[in-house]
Amino acid sequence: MTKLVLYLLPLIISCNAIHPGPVVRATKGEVWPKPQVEEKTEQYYTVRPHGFNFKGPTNIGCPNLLNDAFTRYWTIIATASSLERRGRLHEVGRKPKTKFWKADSNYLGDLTNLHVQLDDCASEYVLPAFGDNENYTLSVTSEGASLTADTIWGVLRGLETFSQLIYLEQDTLIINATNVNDYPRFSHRGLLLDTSRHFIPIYIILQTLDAMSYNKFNVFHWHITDDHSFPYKSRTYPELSDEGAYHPVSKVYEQSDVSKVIEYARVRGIRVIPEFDTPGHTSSWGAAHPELLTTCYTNDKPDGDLGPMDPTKNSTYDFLTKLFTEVVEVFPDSYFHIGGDEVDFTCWQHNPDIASFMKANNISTYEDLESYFIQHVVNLLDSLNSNYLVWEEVFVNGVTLPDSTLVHVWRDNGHETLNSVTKAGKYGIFSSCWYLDHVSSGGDWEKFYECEALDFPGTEEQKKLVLGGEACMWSEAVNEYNVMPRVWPRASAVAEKLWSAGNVNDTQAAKGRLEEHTCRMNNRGIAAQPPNGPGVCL
Ligand code: CP6
Repeated sequence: MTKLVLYLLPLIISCNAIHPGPVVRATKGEVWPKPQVEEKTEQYYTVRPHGFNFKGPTNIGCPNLLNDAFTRYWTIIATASSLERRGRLHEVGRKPKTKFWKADSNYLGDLTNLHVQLDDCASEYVLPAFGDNENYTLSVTSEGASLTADTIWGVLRGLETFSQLIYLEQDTLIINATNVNDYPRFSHRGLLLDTSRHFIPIYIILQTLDAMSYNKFNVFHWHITDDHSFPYKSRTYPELSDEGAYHPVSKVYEQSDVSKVIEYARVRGIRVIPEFDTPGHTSSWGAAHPELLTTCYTNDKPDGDLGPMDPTKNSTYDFLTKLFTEVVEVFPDSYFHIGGDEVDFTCWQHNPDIASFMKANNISTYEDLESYFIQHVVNLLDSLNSNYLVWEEVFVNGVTLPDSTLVHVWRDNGHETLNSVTKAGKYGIFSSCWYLDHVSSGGDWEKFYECEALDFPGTEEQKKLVLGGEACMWSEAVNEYNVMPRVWPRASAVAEKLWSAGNVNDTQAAKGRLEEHTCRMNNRGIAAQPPNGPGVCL
């Protein structure tokens, strides 16, 4: 009995219900992800949305992007001030409001403008592209407010920061005089969304892109197909989704849907990278085109199952040539994710045609057979002038890859793998500890925050080859109804790892800021879950 109590003691002591932690208080006007350099003062302006304007340059090539962004951010600021529900809360049973800024020596008056300076908005920047400059400087001083950037993407990041510096005090919007000089730590900051295990409708994808822009993510990795469904409606092979989607009409992405996603992302400075995973994770392709897949055998007879793509047939590669020619045209980003993960070799092992093909071609292992397949896909994308990402297996199995390839590291020993990828002079993208589908108790973001991509023993040169990372939302257990709170604000933890300086790593210090950021996302219509246990958004 005593023994039992002793065993249970640590459990009892650590139990929240007995020792409740304090309510985490939201900060006010703190920016997420944290800017590289930020100097904030006690001086402040009030902001009255109807007396406030963005002022942009007029002699540039991207006025539409800029004007659209002004409209979005003006609305965000105006909405933050007009939450009448809040105003009423203050009036009922609370002490009367005082106009706290009157006769305050730190009060600078109403802020009437943000002057945006953008010298070069050449058309080359109209599509966000890999490695684009996203730097900006924002200065709010007693002289006024200005935002300067080299590119439209820098302006967008700066407008996001500006909107986050504004906070509500009683029922009045306030912005402190602040200088920000900001730029991303990594250039590839992605969110993977799997739309195959469950169909995710377009309106949720657009909400996801909104939330991504609030977190300065810049890559939407669209894991659009997998074993369970093929929702992409191809114009070359419409039968793939007619037969392979969960529903041929209501659970597909039409070409017009895809364009909508790409445009919505573009104006927010977010790239859309499609993934058509092969040769594994392709069961759904077999609904319309079983000949693409390997026939599985049991006891020397076809057993009715289909395995990974059949790497022995030219017709497989002809099919992929036609499909990927279309896909590269539909998705304008210069990168394409070709998958290559988790190929199950058992079906290949028992198929006699595979055995004779391997013998005839001097291929002795299934890893080499997989590499043979991927080499064809790689050559195909080279011929289509596309760059690509591959899952780490492709690198580990020794496929010959051009220097531009990004190796996407996802398995448990990700730091070791990043070490060998970069030692080989290849670029790395990191995901190993950022699985949004892995859920533990509570707000559950600290584990993402405490994982550092560059925590591997390598040279400075190697670390420069790590271009960023992605938070991954595999959709086995999420659909349109729970995906938003599953992703947000947990992905925000990853966003800060990827944007902010490497020494921004104090979980305790991040709590109040993430509390505020979550409330801010809620106020903007994002169904983010509470990050820190008991609390309230006001
Ligand atoms: N689906 C696909 C997945 C995973 C991968 N590919 C996956 C499995 C386990 C973990 C992480 C990811 N669900 N198509 C591997 C990249 Cl731990």
